[in-house]
Amino acid sequence: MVSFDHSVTFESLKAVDEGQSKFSLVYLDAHPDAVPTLPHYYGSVIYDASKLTNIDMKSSYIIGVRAWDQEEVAIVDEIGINLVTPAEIIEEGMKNMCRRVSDNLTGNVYLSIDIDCIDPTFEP
Ligand SMILES: [Mn+2]
Repeated sequence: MVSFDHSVTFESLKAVDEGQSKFSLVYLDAHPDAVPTLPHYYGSVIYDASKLTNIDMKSSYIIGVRAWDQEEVAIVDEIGINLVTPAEIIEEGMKNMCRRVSDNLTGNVYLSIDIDCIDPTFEP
């Protein structure tokens, strides 16, 4: 399925979650999408996903976050999902960050990409 943001991601995650296996979520986005006050909104996907049973948050990542509000940061901390900012990628190096993330993933991975995680210089 192709959509350019995470507006349909929760429904897809919910279907995958109905399987028996634990899985990691790798979520590329400029935003944490952890708004707790408006369920089933494209800005609340991570918060909604935290209510599912088979996503292993300790081995899951939101990568590329460059815009957030404090409420979302608190939710991300509470959920326990890992967050990687572009500044951290620059500091650590892309190759090292990719190795660190892939070493921590479960055998099953759901990858979701919001186009806004791309530098706006290249994807305005
Ligand atoms: Mn986004």
